[in-house]
Amino acid sequence: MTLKLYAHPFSSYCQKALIALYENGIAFDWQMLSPDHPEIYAEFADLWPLKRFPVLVDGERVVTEASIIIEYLHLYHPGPVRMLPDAPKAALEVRHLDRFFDNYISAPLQAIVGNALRPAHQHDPYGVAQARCLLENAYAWLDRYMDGRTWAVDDTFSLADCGAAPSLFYADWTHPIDPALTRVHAYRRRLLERPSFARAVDEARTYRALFPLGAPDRD
Ligand SMILES: N[C@@H](CCC(=O)N[C@@H](CS)C(=O)NCC(=O)O)C(=O)O
Repeated sequence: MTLKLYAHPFSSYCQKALIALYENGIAFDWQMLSPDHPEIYAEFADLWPLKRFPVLVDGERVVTEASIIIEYLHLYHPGPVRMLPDAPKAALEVRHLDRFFDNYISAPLQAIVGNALRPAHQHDPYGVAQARCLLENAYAWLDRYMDGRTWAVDDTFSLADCGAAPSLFYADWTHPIDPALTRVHAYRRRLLERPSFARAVDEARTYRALFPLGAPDRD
C-alpha cells in the first residue's frame, strides 16, 4: 500500500520529512493541506487532532512528528541512505543534533514567524527578543561545532541534516545569520545543494509570498 503524506510544501517540518523520502526515492501520495482541499484537511484533523503537520499514513499506521516519521521510514522503508547509524552511540549523537535543530533553531524561528502572523494587539515583543537571543546563541554554538565537519554527525548525511536544512533555511530569512559565522553559512549552502532539499525548496518556491516577514530574493 502506498504511503500517504499529509503536508504542505512550504512547511519546514514537512520539508524535513520530504528530504528523507526523496533521499531514498520512497514513493508516496501527497495529501495536500491547503484551503483548496478542505476534505483532505478534515481527514488530517481526524487522524491527528493536534493538527500539526506532517503526518504519514502507512496502511493502518498513523505516524506523527517529523523526526519520528524519519525514524519510521528508516525502520520500515529503508533505502541506501541511512538516516541513523547502526551504532547506538553514533545514533545518540544524531538524535542530539536533531533535537538541537528542532528546539534551538526551528522553535525560536517559528516563534518569530508566528508573532508576525498575529494581530498587532497580540504581538509579543518580549517573546520575540528571547527567540532572537536563542537563535544568536544557537548560531554561535553551531559555528564552533561545525568546525571540520561536512554534515552534522560523522560526515554522513542523516536525520540531523534533514532537520538542519529547513530550519537553517528559514532561520536565516527570519533572523539573519552573522556573515562572520562562515561555517554555518557554508553548511546551509551545502544543504541547499543537496538534491533532496533543493527539490523540496523548488517545490515550495511558488508559496514564498506566504512568508509573513517577506521572503528575501535569494536561495
Ligand atoms: N513537532 C512537530 C512540529 C510540526 C509543526 O509545527 N508543523 C507546523 C508546520 S511547519 C504546523 O503544523 N503548523 C500548523 C499550526 O501551527 O497550526 C514535528 O516535529 O513534526
